Formats: sequence, C-alpha cells, structure tokens
Amino acid sequence: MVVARTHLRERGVTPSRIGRAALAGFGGVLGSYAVAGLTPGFVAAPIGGFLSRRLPSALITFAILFFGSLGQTLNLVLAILLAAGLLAVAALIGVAIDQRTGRFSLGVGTAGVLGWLVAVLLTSAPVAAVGAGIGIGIVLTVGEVAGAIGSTYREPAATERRHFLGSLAGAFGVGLLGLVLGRERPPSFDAGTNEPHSGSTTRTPVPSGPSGQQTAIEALLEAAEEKSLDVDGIEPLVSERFYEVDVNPVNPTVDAEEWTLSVTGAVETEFEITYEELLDAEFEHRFVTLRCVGEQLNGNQMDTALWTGVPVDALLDRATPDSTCDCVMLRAADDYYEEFPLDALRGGLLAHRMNGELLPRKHGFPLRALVPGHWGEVNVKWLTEIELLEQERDGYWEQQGWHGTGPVETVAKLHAVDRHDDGHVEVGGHAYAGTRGIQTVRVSTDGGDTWAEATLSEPLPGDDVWRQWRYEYEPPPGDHEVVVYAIDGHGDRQPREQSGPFPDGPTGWVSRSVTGQ
Ligand SMILES: Nc1nc2c(c(=O)[nH]1)N[C@H]1C(S)=C(S)[C@@H](COP(=O)(O)O)O[C@H]1N2
Ligand SMILES: [Mo]
Repeated sequence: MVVARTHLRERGVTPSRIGRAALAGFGGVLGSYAVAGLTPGFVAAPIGGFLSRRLPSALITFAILFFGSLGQTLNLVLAILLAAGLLAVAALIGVAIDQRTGRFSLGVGTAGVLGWLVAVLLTSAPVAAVGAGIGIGIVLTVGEVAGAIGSTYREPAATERRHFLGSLAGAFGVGLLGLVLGRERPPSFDAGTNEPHSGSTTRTPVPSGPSGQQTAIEALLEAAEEKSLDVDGIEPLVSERFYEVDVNPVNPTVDAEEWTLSVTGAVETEFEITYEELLDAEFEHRFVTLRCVGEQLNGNQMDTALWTGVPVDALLDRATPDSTCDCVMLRAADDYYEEFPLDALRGGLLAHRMNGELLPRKHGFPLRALVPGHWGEVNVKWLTEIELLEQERDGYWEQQGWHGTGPVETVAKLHAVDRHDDGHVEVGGHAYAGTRGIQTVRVSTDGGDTWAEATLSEPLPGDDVWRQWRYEYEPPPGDHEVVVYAIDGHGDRQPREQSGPFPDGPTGWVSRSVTGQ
C-alpha cells in the first residue's frame, strides 16, 4: 500500500491531484449533459442502459417494487458516478503529464482528447462527445489559473489548495452551463407538444396533424371531458398525467426520417415502412387504457389517452404471417423486446399520435404498439420491428421472471375520498378490465358486510378503456372500512385473493379506512 502510494507520488499523483481529476471527471459529465441533454448522446446514458440490462434481475425487480420510478433515478445517479469516474481517469493522466513535463497545455490537451475518446467509445456520438472533453478542459484550466495566481509567494500546500478550489469553481461553472443548455435538449419532440424545441436543428418533419382530423380529435376529447364524472381527486377519463415506465434511465431519441418499421421473420414477404408512408396509411382514433403489471393494486400506473394510429392487421396481412408458434416479438429502438401470441396483436393499433399531438418522446416517438387488453409491457414504445417467430421466446421482462404478457386483471381503484358540506362522503376511482369491459362496480362502507352499486361514467367509444365510478353515502360515526370491486363485461367478479404485483400483476379488492362524522 505504502509502496504503491510512493510509487504514485513519484509519478505526480497526489491526493489533491486526484481530487482535481475527480472534479474534472464531473466537469466532463456536466459538459456532456450541456451538449447532449438527457439523450443517448449523454455519457451516462449507455452506462445506465448497461446497468439496467446487466444488474441481477432480482435487484431490478426489487428496485421497481420498492422505489418505483425512483429506481430509475438511482440507476441514473450510479451511471453518472461511473461516467465521472471514467472521465476522471482521463483527466488524471493529463494532470500527471502536466506534472512530469511541466507543460500544462500538453496535460490539459491530453486530458480533453482522452475524455472525448472515452465519451465516443461510450456513446458512439463523436460530436456530442466534444462536450465531455471541453468540460474536463474547463475544470482543469480554471484550477490551473487559480493555483498559478501569486503562487510564488505561497507554500506549495496552499497552491495545491487553490488548484483544488479553482477546479471546484470550474466544475460548478460547467454545471451551471449544463443546467441551462442541457435542459434545452433534446432536439426532438418533447412530451405534450408537437413543437421542436427552441434552437433545435432537427430535420424531423412535423406533420401538422392528420388534415381535417384535428377537429375529429378535438370532438372526441371534448366528449370524453363531458363524460368524466365530477369527482375531486380522480383523473378525468383522458388522463392529465400519463404514467411512464421505461427499462432505461434515458429514453432513445429517434429521428423519424431515418426510422423504419420492419415486419420480418416467419412471413411470406418481409417489408419495411417509413414514417412518411405510415402517416399516409389509413388511421383511426381510439381511446385505450394502459396499466403496468408491476404497479401496486391501488397504484397510479393506469391511464387513458386518445391514440391515433394504423391498425396493425393491415401490416400483418401485407406480410402474410407463416409462424408455427403463432407468436410475435416486438423490438424497439431502446433494445427492448417483448414476445406474445400473434392473436393478441391482431386488432391492435400502431399509434403515432396521443391526444392529438405527435407521440411524445417519453411515450415512444415516433411509433408505439397498443395491444388490446394486455398489460402495459407489451405495448412497445419506439417500435422498430415486428418479428414473426417460429418458436416462443422470452421477452425482456419474462427474462427477469415476470409474467406480464397476458390480458390485464380486473381492478376497481379507490383514489378519492371527499367530504361534502352536507356531511356526506363521496368515494370514487377508475375501473378497468381490458377488452372484457366493466359492467358494474360494487362498494361496501362496512368492511364488506353489505354492498351497493356505484354510479359509472358513460362508456367511452372503444373496447379497451376504463370507466370512472363514484358512490356517495352518509358516513357512520367513527372509523369504517370502504371496500370496492368490479364485475367485468363477462359477469366475472374481480378476484378477492390478495397478491402483490410480482410476477403477474396485483390482485385483490381495494379497501380503505375512512373516518366518519
Ligand atoms: N421500448 C419500450 N417499450 C416499452 C417499455 C420500455 O421500457 N421500452 N416499457 C413498457 C412498460 S413496462 C409499460 S407499463 C408501458 C408504459 O407505457 P408509458 O410509459 O407510455 O406509460 O410501456 C411498455 N413499453
Ligand atoms: Mo409495465
């Protein structure tokens, strides 16, 4: 240990210099963020993707169940630390060269170029990688300048300290720059708008919307608003905040002009279709609900939107499937893949618009699959390939032990408990049973002894969409238990037996203790 340390010191590697290199490493990450934003060009993005693919599946499942989307944030933080570490090594080599040759410009130049190289190797994005090199360069240079000011009059230790503090200031500077510039990215389409971001140079065409269809969409959305029950604390029939679940911490940025969708594998004719051809194809608007198999029973990962897209059957017929297993694998630009029966895909929609806007990046721009009545995970975003298989295979989540490729479980959620001025209590939520539809929702306010029927929202057009329910009652004195369950369109009651989300979705009746008068 001691020998190694002296050895390192002889080579010009001191704790303070390691500190400066570490700061320069962070400077590199921040510089990369300033240029690339949260896109695949960001140095931490491929590391995050690697982590979510290579971490033990038990750990991933644990993170999803206990941290939810926080798990993704933890993954990103870890990826940023690792990226900073790699870039710090580049910076340290530069610092050592400076020390041995006495030529700072040679040292900082080497560090910058090595940092750039590391970023290119990680992201394969040579232009965006320049940000990493510049970030390292700025931190080392500010540190050098700070240390050099009046250094002849000071103790060497004080100079070292100045070097370090200067580097810290440099890293802060690059960080501020990163926050300002990085948030302007990506130069693609962001959630909820179909405007390219300001200052972007994207060449992606921005279709003005299916001509004359915008009014049809508006009319449908308006009708949905009118049908929404007026209950405080529950989402309207078209969700205002649509949940998001991704396997990678950074979403892919797909250039629609370069993008194609191919239909491959066990088919008579393989073919490829461009974004333009897809927008020209006949489309329809559908209200569709999605629900994640990994959510808690009364969780918030169930939402509805009005989607515009091309019925998938048209493409399947054109390819003429010849699959012995009658199964299909959907693949995506983020290396995600899910396998399930071909029959489930039939009748599905390939959506390129959501609530009238171009599909937002986080929901799969330019194209996502909507598979009627099935758990969210097979509704593949950033779709690039529909492969007809000869043999069944596991998808991404099934390799992690999940069984989430089937139809959704029936659920009635309880999200609102509102007290009215007249002393009444109003409870409400959403109920969803995939393509089986919702027939009835029943509510008990005495822990399940007696039951009453809830009021349901008028059904939306579409056969894979939720309904809202509400129920008003005069509360008894003291605490009481409100319990709710749904009956699906086949007349089947939501299973009562409680189970957690892993591996095939949560089951049971939602119940909640309410304090009475
Ligand atoms: N390409 C790709 N598609 C994906 C995912 C993903 O990580 N990558 N997540 C899946 C999961 S688990 C769910 S629940 C839904 C969520 O869709 P949303 O993020 O639009 O709500 O997308 C599915 N499609
Ligand atoms: Mo999911």
